[in-house]
Amino acid sequence: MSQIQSAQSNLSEIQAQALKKFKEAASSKALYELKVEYLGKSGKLTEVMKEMASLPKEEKPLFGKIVNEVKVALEKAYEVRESELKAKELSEKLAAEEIDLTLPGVERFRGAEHPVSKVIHEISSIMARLGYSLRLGPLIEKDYYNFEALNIPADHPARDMQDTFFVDKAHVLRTHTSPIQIHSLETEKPPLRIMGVGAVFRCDSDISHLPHFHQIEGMCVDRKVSMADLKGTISFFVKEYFGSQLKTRFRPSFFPFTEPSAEVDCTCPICLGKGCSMCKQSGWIEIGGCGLINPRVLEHAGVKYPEWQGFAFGFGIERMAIIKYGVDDIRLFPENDTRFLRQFES
Ligand code: 2NL
Repeated sequence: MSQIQSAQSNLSEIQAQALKKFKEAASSKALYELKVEYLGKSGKLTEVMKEMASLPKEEKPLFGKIVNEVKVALEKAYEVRESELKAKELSEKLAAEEIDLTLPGVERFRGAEHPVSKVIHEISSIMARLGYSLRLGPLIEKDYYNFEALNIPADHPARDMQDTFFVDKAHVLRTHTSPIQIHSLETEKPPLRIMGVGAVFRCDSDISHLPHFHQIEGMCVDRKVSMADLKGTISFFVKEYFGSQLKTRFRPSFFPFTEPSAEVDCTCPICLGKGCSMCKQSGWIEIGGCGLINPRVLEHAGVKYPEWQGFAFGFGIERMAIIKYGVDDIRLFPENDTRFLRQFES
């Protein structure tokens, strides 16, 4: 047998063996290892190729051709088997990774309407039934609208740097929502029933005070307005807001912008008057202030007294939320922690 014939039978055997093993390969990794074994740099085919060096010159082309045919056949077989195995492996991987769409989802922390917004909506919808509509105003006010027009004298302690944020000599961050009502008295014609609402600012910050908080104020201006109208309005509001069993009481007080003036208390909604830590065992809780609008305030704003008369009242919104929902720390309001907000979800 010539050297070529012997190489040829050797090659057919390698080819048959390789094709069989390729077919049997169970994974693309195993198949790749077989490729290295047969077609790699020190693989079986390369070994046969090395024999070419010892052949006579005229036999080399034929020998090369034969080896190359085997190489091409093996490479083709490799590719076919590789794509079979890759497809099988991909479908196995996809089957293993299949998502169970019926599994319950992970619950997310959602926010909810802020209690300050909630109280504003509750109060304004009760007052809307008595004909009151909402008014807003600027956060920065002229000294005139925040103090002077409200009959707060130049030497009043509220005008102190200690209590008021001054923007410049003539402007302040409003310290109450009353300037909203003054704008309304100046620009709208009585009879008037309005609620001024929004953020207010005081240079004051401790365990029970925030420098940035919210108020809501009501004002009624009409031809004949009395303390009885004021008391009836507020008593109605308290029953609607806290519950029909709650009583309201008025204690004489003083505000520069009302005369007479009163503080408003209601039965403690937590203990219903029995006495608890919220009402300091008194059974009553202070919710705001009120009074008949001081005629000086009306005249200053261009409203003729006694043809037109009025009453006004004011509540702190955070305080209303604390009383109604039992919030025990005022600092929770500006934090906006979703765990806090979600407790007010309706
Ligand atoms: C309180 C007390 C009050 C007013 C606000 C008012 C407004 C004008 C004229 C007269 Cl333009 N009065 N507002 C009156 C009495 C009391 O608020 O404790 N607020 C949290």
